[in-house]
Amino acid sequence: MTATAFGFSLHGRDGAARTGEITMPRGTIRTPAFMPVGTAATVKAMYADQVRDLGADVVLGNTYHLMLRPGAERMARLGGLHAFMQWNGPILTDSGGFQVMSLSALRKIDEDGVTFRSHIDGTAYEMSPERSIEIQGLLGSDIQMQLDECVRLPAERTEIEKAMHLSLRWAERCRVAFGEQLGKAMFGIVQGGDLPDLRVESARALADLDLKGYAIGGLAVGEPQAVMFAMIEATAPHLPEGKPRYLMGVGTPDDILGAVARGIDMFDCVMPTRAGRHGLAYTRHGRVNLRNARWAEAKEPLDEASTCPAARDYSRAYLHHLVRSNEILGMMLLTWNNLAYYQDLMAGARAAIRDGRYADYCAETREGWARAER
Ligand code: PRF
Repeated sequence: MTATAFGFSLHGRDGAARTGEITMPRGTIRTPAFMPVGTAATVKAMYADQVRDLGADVVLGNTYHLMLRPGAERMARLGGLHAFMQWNGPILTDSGGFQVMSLSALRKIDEDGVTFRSHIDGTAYEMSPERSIEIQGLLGSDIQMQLDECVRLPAERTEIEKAMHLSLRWAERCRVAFGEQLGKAMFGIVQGGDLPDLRVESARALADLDLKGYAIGGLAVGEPQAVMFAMIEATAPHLPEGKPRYLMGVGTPDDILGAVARGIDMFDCVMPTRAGRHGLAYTRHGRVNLRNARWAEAKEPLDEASTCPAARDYSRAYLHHLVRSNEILGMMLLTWNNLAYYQDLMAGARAAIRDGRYADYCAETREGWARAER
């Protein structure tokens, strides 16, 4: 591992869509990138090598889950998250605030951070912006996220504005706590709900902090897709051109195509992995529910043209049987298929942007989904 600095270069553009590379000591991230979610030091039901072989350049880990179990200091004693989970590429960690608010009990937010009880055993914790960065450092994270407050929509302006301003103050504290670390990065997170003027204020203030990258948070939290797209359009022009932009927790393949068209470079979402554990497959021909009795005698695979064995080699009847029987292999094969589909979608998007045919790529991809069921 050589000590390269963190870098981002754009190699192509098509309208507002961009393709490029983030370079880091642990590897290069080709953008637009989809980051499989490895919440608890595992991309559920997948070997790390399989995730890499699908073309994923980076995975996401969660501060909240790992601080509770196995614990940040323990993880550091064990040599860090990369060695622990046998993933040697870059790891991006979310800061914990979002997961505290959605998962923990008795949570409270004030100026100094969040206090909460573990959803596992009820233990009380406090997490300040400084502690979040410290934990992400102990985990060994390559791209660390600021602590922020995300408001679910719909919400009142006063509540959205308060959370956005608090997130800005936390961004400054996180930047100081992170300092300068060669080859690593800390990203800020734009908040501001569904209010364009607050999005612009948040983006400009974060841009002034001159961070290595910028996330857009607080979206895909209950608003329609059109509102999410409108917020990206309001925000992106106020973020620095030459820094990566990451849309947090998004989304469906259609959300991703639309967000890439609006200038987003990075995504993460539990959708492909979680759906895979619930019997749902993403394919070129749309979503396929393998629980459905119509597949009981279907000899065809999910996608005969895929290079992923899970998609190409196993009959839908077999997948249906595994899912109905609650067999572990059903979850493994469908997760594998779904992550392969997401990675292929991103590879296709990168190639199309480079060739200046991204709009056609989106149209063809959407047409494939519409020709869904046979
Ligand atoms: N903030 C953080 N993590 C997140 C979000 C956010 O707003 C979202 C919203 N879609 C997902 N994950 N820190």
